[in-house]
Amino acid sequence: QKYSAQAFSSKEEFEFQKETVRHVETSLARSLYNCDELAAYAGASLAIRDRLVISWNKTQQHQTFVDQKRLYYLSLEFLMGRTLDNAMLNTGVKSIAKDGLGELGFRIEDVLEQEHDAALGNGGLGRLAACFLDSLATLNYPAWGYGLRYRYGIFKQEIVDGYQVEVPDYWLSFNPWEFPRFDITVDIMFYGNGKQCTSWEGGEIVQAVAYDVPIPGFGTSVTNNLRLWSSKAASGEFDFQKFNSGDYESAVADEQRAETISAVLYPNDNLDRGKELRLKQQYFWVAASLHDIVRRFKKSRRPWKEFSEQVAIQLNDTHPALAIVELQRLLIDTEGLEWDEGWDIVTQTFGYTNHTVLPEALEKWSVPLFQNLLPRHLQIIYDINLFFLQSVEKRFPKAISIIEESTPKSIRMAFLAIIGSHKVNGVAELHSDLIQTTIFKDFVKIFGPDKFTNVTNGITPRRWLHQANPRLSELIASKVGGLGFLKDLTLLSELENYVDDKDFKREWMEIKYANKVRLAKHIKSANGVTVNPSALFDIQVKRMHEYKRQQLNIFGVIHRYLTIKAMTPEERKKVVPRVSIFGGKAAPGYWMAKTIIHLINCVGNIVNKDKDIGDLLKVIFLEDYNVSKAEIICPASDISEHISTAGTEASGTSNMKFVLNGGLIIGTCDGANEVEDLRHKHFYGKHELDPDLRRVFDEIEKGAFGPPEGFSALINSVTVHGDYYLVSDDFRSYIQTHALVDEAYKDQDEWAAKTIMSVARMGFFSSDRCIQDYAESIWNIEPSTFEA
Ligand code: 26Q
Repeated sequence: QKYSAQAFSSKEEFEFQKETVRHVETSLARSLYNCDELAAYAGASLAIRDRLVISWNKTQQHQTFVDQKRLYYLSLEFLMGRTLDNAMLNTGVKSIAKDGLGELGFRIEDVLEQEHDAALGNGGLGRLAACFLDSLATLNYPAWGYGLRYRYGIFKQEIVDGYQVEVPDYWLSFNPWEFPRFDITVDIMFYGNGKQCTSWEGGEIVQAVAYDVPIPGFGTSVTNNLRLWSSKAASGEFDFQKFNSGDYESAVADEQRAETISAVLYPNDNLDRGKELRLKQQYFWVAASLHDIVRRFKKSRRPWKEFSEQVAIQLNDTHPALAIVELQRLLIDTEGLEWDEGWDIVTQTFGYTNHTVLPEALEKWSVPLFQNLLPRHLQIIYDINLFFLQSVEKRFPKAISIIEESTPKSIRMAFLAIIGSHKVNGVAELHSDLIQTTIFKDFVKIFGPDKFTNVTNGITPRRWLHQANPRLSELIASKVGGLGFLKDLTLLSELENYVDDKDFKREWMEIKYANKVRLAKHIKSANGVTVNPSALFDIQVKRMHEYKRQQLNIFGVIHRYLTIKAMTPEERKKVVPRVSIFGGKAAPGYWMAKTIIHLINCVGNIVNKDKDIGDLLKVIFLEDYNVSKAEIICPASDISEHISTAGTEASGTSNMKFVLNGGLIIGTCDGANEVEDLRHKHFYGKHELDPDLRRVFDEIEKGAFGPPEGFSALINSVTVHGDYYLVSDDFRSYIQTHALVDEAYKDQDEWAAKTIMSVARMGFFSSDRCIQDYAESIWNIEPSTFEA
């Protein structure tokens, strides 16, 4: 209970209900008599927001006053999800709000449902950034996030006739959580001419406007800031003249072109497409953020050499790698520092996190495109590269140049990020080892191993346990000494003492069952399919991608279906009933991923209607997987699937969410080194299709799930095109693993013990631990609190 009555709410009673009513009547100008759930959401949010703003202002004042080192987290994605529930839990006013809304005639769950997800991200990388903000504030670190305020976040997914259809996500119609700062603007220049060595002139100017979002910590008064930039036309002489001369159309066109920059999130995940607008987004956001950071530093009137003692900047993948070039440009062109002075500051300031080894996801920019948009930056990149190559002499040939000698030439952003940072990290042990021995191995030789490190990812237990699974959180709290475990997740290890406790196990399994009932209700209303909550819930939710191998899963499901169909009634009695649940978005241009979605839906259509099968197997595709859906889905798994081709998934984070909520997982073992050999074998045709997989393909090709032409590409990729993702190689062991799962599930008591033990050992995977690792080994920042 220590954390449920948080600092300010304990001092003076928070008159939540009164404040909510006041906001409904005044801010919304509505009478209480026509206050619907949406108005209740708006009123409640504004009431909570008022509280937040006070600690937010105090935090910012305090941080400015003490003037200690700050972290700036640069990420093109922040996948925040909903805010109200999280804000109430973090500030400790949820129970007051629940009662208050109850007296007004509302169920708090229905009110929370009104909020639109802030979905400014694709998947893992964006959600990681959101978890980091929660942990940074909770641990009292002085830290800001910087991102883009997209008008459209990740698209909404609809399933029509089994196919994905993308619908725009206009989320800003009512957003009480952002504060426009029309007085905080930065003019950003594009195009123009880079004059030899010193300047950049004559380009097109777009204005960046700051929008601030408060980020409350859990059980602390610290409320940090997330600053998102929105683009608009610069209001200068230029368009004024156009207007004056009657050239309205071109003035309006200029305005639209400017606003296009922050209009939409690119919906690719783990895929680089070198589009000019994407490069514009990157520079716009990076330049605005750095201008802001440098302005703040200059107010302190410290000498430049102290910059990296005051400022740490973390690059969330290479998307903000231009910041390295922009800071060097500001220091030498605008501030008049010598190259070497500037470059020391730059490299001491930045850290770079790599999130992928997939070659198609490593960012590259075409030199001609870059030259046109950012001429001065290209010169600086050439200089960075020249000095770097000179410093390593001739020991390493072209392989390490930032410039790839392709036609046209291209800029390797990961190499730029490594050279311009003092630390480079991967996001899991295996992944960090892998990047040091493969894609970045030359740089490890050049810079030495100390520059490269691992920081294993984590998730925030506030959202992913306390908020998503309040009953489990309370049960755990009752055994580990209260809610303190939400701030020190290693306290979960106490649960090991309860693996043999009958009452505890019963309650544990009851909660899992209730969460499955909740998901079953969602499935009934969303898909119209009745599923049995006592069946084994087998879940795979994540972005659709061939490397994540949802195809392996659905082929396995078809195999299961065929196996059951061939059974005698006696044999069927021994089958463990199963619900296979999928969810995830495909990038709009990723045809193969869309084909997998289609196959899953077609299989569901046949299996779910098959009277012969009944409850023994159901196949569900959940539409529009997002953060809010994940909060319902993750607590409801018995097992979840993390079955990417060995060595391809950097870390994964949903795996952690599932285990923390008492689910077991199926995962690929390490085997990154064997993958290349297998692919080589396939290439030379020494490769036999698994006979069970052959049977699955035969059935698809017979048309058992609809016209087979629609799935031929999927089958051919395994049978004809070398099976790049090793689906056939892993099929047998995958099926066998599922047989083990079925066996294990029959012993519910033992199953409970396994899941309790797994939760007990999840302490390490808190994003608090992860942030502490970054703070100590990369950022060198200290927490700072103040009296509320
Ligand atoms: C790049 C260029 C142009 C357009 C888009 C992109 C782009 C966008 C998003 C490239 C990559 C991403 C996202 C990558 C991502 O989410 N990676 C995941 O990061 C997680 C957090 O570290 C890991 O857990 C996952 O393993 C990793 O796939």
